[in-house]
Amino acid sequence: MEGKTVLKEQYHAWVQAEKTLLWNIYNRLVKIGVLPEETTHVREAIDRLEDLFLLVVVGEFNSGKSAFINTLLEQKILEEGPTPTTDLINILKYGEESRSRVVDNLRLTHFPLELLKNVNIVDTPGTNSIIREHDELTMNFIPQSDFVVFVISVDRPLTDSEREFLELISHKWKRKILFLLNKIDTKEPEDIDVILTYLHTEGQKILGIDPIVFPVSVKQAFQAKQTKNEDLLQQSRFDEVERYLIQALNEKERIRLKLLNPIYTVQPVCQTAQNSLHEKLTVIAEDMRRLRQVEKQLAYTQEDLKEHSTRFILKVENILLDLRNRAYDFVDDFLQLRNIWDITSKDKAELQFNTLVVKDSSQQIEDVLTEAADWMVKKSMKAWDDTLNYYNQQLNHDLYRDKILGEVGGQFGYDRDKIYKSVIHQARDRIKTFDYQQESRKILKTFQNAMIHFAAAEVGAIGIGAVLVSIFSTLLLDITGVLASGALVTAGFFILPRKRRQAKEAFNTSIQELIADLKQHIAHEFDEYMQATFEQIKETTSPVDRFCRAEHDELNTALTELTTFSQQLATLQREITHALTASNENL
Ligand SMILES: Nc1nc2c(ncn2[C@@H]2O[C@H](COP(=O)(O)OP(=O)(O)O)[C@@H](O)[C@H]2O)c(=O)[nH]1
Ligand SMILES: [Mg+2]
Repeated sequence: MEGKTVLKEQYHAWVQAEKTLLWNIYNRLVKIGVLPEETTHVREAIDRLEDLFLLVVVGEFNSGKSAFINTLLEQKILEEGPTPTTDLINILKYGEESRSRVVDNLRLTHFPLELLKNVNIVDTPGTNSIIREHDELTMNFIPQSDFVVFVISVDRPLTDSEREFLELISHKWKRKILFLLNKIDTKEPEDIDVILTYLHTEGQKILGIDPIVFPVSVKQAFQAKQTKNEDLLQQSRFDEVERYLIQALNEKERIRLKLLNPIYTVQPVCQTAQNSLHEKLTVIAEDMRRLRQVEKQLAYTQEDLKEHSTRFILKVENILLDLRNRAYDFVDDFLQLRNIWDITSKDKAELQFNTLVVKDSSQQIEDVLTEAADWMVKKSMKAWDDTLNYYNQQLNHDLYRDKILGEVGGQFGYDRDKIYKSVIHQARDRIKTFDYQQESRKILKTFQNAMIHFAAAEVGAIGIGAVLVSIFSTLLLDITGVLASGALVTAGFFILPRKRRQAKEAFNTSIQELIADLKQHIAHEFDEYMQATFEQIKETTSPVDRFCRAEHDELNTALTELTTFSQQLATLQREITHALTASNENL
């Protein structure tokens, strides 16, 4: 007696603890965006926690489910028939007077029967009916059950649909099952033995444990009860079933199952949600890794391009060094006494310098710079192209992946898809509006500006040729000054060689300055342009980065919480199991 009170108190404490936990889980699942089909199970589990014990009768249509319940209650409460007539889940509850009402797919029937004070009995439309909805109706009701009676007819033991259904009941929802092999009156005892053996072996394969099977004739039992025919009742073997049910579903066991079943219902839902969170986190981790890869690739490309750009600078340098060498030869040849008249004529000297030294270097440099500008535009385009291809590939990969893994996750999948598509869209737009020639001309212009800047500082002339001529003219002025001062012969012998040397040195200095200046400018322009390109690309992909970070944090929090709740649920499950196992008599 005292034990019972303790059990009651403990029971209420467990119910409260379980309820709190299930609500926490429910709220978390809703927040994650778990599908309503799944969260409904959790809600029902909470709602059912304090309801009466629910014995659910399932099996294929026409196996004798309704007849079994009628026999148990010794009244034809439910309609029986050879056609799949029951399109409703029938819940039988205790009530002072009998009444019945239908809500959605449920028919609630109250009946003044003692048995129903402890247990509610549920008749289902059965499985493998012609009407597919009946199957689903029954399957979806299983999570609400506390104990399952599985009725099998002797004329078709264990069909494929029965096997499938059994796996769901025992593996997914972990419900206790009792098998009734019904209609034994229609077969010879030897045949029944064969079928029983078959059921035990096959049942063992499906459930992993030897199933409890009772062979009965529900029909005979009902008759026997009505006519109080003991022999027939004996023959029907129905009392064995009743005895088992009374013993197996004693109060303690009912409490145990009542407490454990909601946990069993919520666990697979939780597990699925946890798997999905894991799955999403893996996707995010992959996204992040790939994003870093893209960034690394961009940085590497930038570095690589910078290195390659030096070859254009080298080409310009070579053109100018060649020119300097020609200038040396020219100085040696031209600054001779015999050329005195040409030297003193500024125009003639410049013309000769232009023809022999400068030649087409201006054009040559322009060509190299045009080539450099083209190359840069091409590389910039390629960087955009690579980014576009990368995200395109990623998206295709995802489509393929989604097919294999199924729905990666509603809103999450949608948001991610949108961001990827927007990156692709922007990259594609950039590429589409890319005016190759205009871009190239723009770069060339900046190179030219760099040179104008240099030239302007010198003489205000435009173009490299003019710069060089102006350098030469300055040197010439110095020499002609000396020559004009008279003493031609002396000058020829003593001054000219020195002047030639000085001219070469001065010219070399100027050229080197020009080279250094051009180098600096080209490199600078190059860097600026590439920097701008890469910044733009990074800008385009930055939403992916933001999405990944935000999602990662959110998913991680959700997973941590859900894992904690699951562990708490498992702890509670262990505690209840340990306290209420049949051998434990402390309570
Ligand atoms: N021969 C025989 N017929 C039975 C037995 N139990 C039920 N039936 C009949 O099988 C048919 C289907 O029974 P019912 O309870 O409506 O099956 P349900 O579709 O599973 O609910 C009815 O005609 C019953 O009379 C039995 O033990 N032996
Ligand atoms: Mg029926």
